Amino acid sequence: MRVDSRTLPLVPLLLGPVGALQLPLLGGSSSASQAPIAADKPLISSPLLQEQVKAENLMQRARQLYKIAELGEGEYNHPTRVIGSKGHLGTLDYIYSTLTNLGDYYTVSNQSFPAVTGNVFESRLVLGHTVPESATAMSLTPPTKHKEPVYGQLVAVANLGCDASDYPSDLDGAIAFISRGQCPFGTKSELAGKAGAVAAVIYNNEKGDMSGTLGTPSPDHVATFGLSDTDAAPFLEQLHKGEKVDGIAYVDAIVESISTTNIIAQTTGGDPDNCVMLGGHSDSVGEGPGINDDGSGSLTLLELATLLTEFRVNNCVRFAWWAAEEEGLLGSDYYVSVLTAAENKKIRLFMDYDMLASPNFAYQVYNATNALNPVGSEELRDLYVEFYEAHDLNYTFIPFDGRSDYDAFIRNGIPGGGIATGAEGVKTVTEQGMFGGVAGEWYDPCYHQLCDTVANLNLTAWEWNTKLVAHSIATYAKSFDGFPKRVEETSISSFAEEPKYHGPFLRQ
Ligand code: DPN
Ligand code: ZN
Repeated sequence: MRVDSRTLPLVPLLLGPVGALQLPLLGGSSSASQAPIAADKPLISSPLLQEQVKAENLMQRARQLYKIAELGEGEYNHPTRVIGSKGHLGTLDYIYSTLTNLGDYYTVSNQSFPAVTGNVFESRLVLGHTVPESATAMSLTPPTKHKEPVYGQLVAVANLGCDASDYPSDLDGAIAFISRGQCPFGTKSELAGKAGAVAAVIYNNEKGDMSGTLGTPSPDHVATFGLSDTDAAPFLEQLHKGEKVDGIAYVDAIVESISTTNIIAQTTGGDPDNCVMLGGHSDSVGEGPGINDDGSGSLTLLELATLLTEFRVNNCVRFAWWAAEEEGLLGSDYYVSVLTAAENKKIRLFMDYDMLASPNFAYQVYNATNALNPVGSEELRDLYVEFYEAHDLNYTFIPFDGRSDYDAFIRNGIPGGGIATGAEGVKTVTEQGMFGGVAGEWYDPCYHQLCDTVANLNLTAWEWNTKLVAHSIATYAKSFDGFPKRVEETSISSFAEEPKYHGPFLRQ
């Protein structure tokens, strides 16, 4: 069975030469026609699939992925697999060719969609006589004029800067100083630009540093920085006293619209009306190679897609490698948004696998309950729990708050869940007792950084989690007995509330 091509706008992957890796310029979908659909193979078995999972094979893929990330060096001066880079095109090429080499076991599709991408090459903010340490150019910020430093006075914006009337009339040529809160950073930057500011600084109204994204570009956006509450305090005081603060802002950055691609592989065998779907994201951030985020999840999927071919499945298994997750879950959003109601219903559940091998890991299970999410999410959550318990492994629940690609699914009535091992969160003392590692440090000290390399993987966590992903695939590929049916009247709107996050960046 093929993915219904009417529901997926399929276009060829337009990959240029990326080193030794070269994807044949195929159409959107590929699978040999003379399929002896695995009828002679043994029925999928969780223990047998898990048995095939080997840390060394995962590591070999990780080393290969790092080499692919190095293709991004020409443009970015360091390894990266950010969308639009050769490192990402190479990643797509690697995934696609690995899958099509598996012959007729899968129908492989690619789905292109528009995405906005940005890159901050250099930035600097000077306020008075200081260079505030916490100042960070926001993601998707435009550059300062002519990519040169701009000079202006720092001018405080009233209230939370969500209304045009909060912006003083003397903002022409100034640097707007705006509190975080109530509305998106993009709105504040736009209003500052409209009022004539040459740059904007948004300071935290909570404790801590602040980085975020401006989101969808606007011609009125100005170069925008985030600043911590403590770095902002002395300047607020000076402005409050009526003292003048001179500023210099400099951002060299680009924001551009490109086309990027999701890759979908569906088993040709199994009931196509009842699919278990799972996904990881193929892209990294521009700052680094993303071998844990989400090389780990992507490679777990690729390895298991390969191992699965030794088995026959009763239900269809659909793998996804999303693009532009790091730009705000764009690939998974797009995929779900173009599903017809009938195609939506064929997906019995979606399992998200993003960051499975954090060096200072915790075994984290999304706390996806049926009370707040489509029914079935909790059964999936419990499958993960039972696995960890059965193997005497500790686990913790983490919020199911929209930070990864499951979000579009649950908001459109499809049960979802997943596991992770942690990003920029800090390990607690209790968790050190449960998982080892170091309390007080990030689960992934290289999260979204250059050091997210092959050395940034915990192999024990990766192997166990890959076994668990194998178990999740095997369980549902074999049977949906006892798993709730998709409810006819799924009140999609009841899950459509704005989640806390939508992807990795703070938006407001
Ligand atoms: N994997 C992170 C990213 O793509 O930036 C998002 C994330 C962080 C997901 C923490 C879950 C938990
Ligand atoms: Zn991720």
